Amino acid sequence: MDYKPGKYKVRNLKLAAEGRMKIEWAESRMPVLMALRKKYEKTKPLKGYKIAGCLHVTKETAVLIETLAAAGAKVSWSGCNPLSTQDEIAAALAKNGIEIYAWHGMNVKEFYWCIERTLDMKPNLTLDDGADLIFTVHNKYPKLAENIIGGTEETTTGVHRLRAMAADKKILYPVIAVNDAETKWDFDNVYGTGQSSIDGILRATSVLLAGKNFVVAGYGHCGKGCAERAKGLGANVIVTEVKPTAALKATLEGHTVLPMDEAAKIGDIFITATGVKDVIIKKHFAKMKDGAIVCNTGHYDCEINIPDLESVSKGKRTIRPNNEEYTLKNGRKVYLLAQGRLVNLAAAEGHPSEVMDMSFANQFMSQLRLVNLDKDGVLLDPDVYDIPEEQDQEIAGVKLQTMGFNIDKLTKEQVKYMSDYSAGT
Ligand code: XFA
Repeated sequence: MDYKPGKYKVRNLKLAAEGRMKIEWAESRMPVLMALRKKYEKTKPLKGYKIAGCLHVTKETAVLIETLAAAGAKVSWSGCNPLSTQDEIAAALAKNGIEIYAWHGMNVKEFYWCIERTLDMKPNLTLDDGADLIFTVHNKYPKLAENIIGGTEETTTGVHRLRAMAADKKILYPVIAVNDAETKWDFDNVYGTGQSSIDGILRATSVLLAGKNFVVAGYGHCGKGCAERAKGLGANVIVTEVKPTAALKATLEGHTVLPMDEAAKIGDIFITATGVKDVIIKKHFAKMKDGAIVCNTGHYDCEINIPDLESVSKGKRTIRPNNEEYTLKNGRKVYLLAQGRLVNLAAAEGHPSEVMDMSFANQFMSQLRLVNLDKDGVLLDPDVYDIPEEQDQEIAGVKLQTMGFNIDKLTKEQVKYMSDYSAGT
């Protein structure tokens, strides 16, 4: 472990060169954040503000951190999940003078120790993924909240926890729910999860998708993303749902809709994306064709009932990384990917940088917004706030520009027409 109190604690500083190369690759795929960096590195609007962050230490997060620093902020960072930290990225950040406490595989005690070290500098802002940093401030160091002008939160789970705290009037400072921005969750779920889940299936199996019956359980944003991508590769997509509107959308997209009892008999590949448990259970495994492949991209690893699979099997072996072959008592074989955990994280690399670009641009702009409100002397009440619609449009607009696309603008007459129309005249 390389440890310099007040500066960093990382696994191995010698990994810095490797990490830097990965960060540079991410920079080349994250044009919106890089445009923000270019825009603000001269004027440094975050100068004088200290940001404590607790978010996955990945190459994409590194681009966010170094953009905040380039805009003048003093940052201190910890990872929000001991298994997502990439040691080479932490090393590269430490080497570049970023205060960071993060290493892969740390235990729970070390996890909170790292969060507490990021609070030593008495931050003015917090940046969370899962709300552990905010909760540490609230539960253990509430006095620190006096210096904090606001925070931002990246995920659905974190936003849920914070809204519950706000409803109880227990929240001590304003927090912006980055998750709920359209340029965040919509793109993460549909395009990020869609592509990375297919990627995970292909890495774990290398099967041909064309001509296969590809069963998607759950037609929310993640399920829709998986379905669309599988269709693009020539699979016949079958959707299972419990919600009529979602099932109706799936049929109008050209997918077949079936109950799982029926889909189980004909599916070649199954992916669960529902958010509930027991989507694929004993009776389904019993009906599956020989060679069926089963995996999950939902938040929890209980969507596929693995004890049920074990109970109908007489043996299993790992046939390739993230691919376990179960031999059923009926003699057929079923392949379970990534032990039923998120296949896009376990067998692939999670969201592509291009998708994280927009999430993190929302993070950056929300931090900047809190600072600008502070400079203007505007005090937001302690509560959870949405991203303004204009911020979503601005980020999507910059993304389009960097991709080389121009779009039309409404004329004055059109704007007038629209407002007249909505007034009912
Ligand atoms: C790992 C992320 C989680 C990594 C990190 C290292 C590697 C690959 C664990 C994560 C999240 Cl829990 O990233 C991926 Cl080698 N991400 C976010 C992400 N996904 N999340 C798919 O990629 C979103 C989400 C998840 C999983 C929401 C709700 C519940 C679970 C952080 C990140 N990813 C980009 C990595 N690109 C290489 O920076």
